[in-house]
Amino acid sequence: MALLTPEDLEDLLNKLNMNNNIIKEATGMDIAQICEAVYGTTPDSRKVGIVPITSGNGIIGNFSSSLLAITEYFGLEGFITEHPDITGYHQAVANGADIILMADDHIFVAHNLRNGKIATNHVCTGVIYSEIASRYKHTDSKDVLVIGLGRVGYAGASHLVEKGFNVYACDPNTDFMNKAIEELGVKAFDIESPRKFSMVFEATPNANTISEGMIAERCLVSTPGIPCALPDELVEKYDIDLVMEPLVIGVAAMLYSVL
Ligand code: 2YJ
Ligand code: MG
Repeated sequence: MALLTPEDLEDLLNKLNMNNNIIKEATGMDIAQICEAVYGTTPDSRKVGIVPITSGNGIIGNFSSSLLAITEYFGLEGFITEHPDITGYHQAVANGADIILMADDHIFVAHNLRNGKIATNHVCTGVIYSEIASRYKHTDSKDVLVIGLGRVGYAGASHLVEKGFNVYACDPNTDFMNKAIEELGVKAFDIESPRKFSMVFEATPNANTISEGMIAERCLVSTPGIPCALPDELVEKYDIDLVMEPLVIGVAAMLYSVL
């Protein structure tokens, strides 16, 4: 899994606003409305305690402050604990947090202490980015391409299958591929016999995973992956609606999913 860098997190709310405009134009809804539609919740007066975690690669500059900005952007109250780790967790609870947000290098969770709901960033990111792709209003097709079947890609593919989409998927890892075919019933996308998709959900840590053979003129590519799945020339040439943002959309989905 790609670790976020402080640079990825610069200018976060500006990036969100740009993406929100693309999402609105492409789906008719903004990110908050899409989260509401998926999870059936709306932000209330819950208080979010953000606990910095030092294990593994340690604290990422801008990470906790970004989570606080996102929490407030979606209308919840939040605070960052003074101390990290267990001491910070204790502080968060003692200061009345209803929801805890915290991440190590492997898992990033939102845990609502009042209703017991817990969400992970990888599942919520897969669900929300695939949901955005599936709402593209410039197509009648039910075919969606999922690129990458790791934790995020698998969650998105599963969500799309549940929504009744015709899901094609690819991943160079044959174990991942077979698991998705057997458990979800996705179809293997074969690069040798290309099809052109109007909706693409990409979830890999690699650049340039999308090639011309996969995409239709005027399509939506929804991807949380850093670096970007698409070379700039292709975005121009195919008039692609590109939704790509490093943190906010996934965190929004986490918060809505535990409310
Ligand atoms: O508290 C901190 O500052 C750090 N322990 C945060 C670690 C953040 N975790 C990651 O970057 C993971 N790779 C998951 C990020 C998922 C973003 N889509
Ligand atoms: Mg990528």
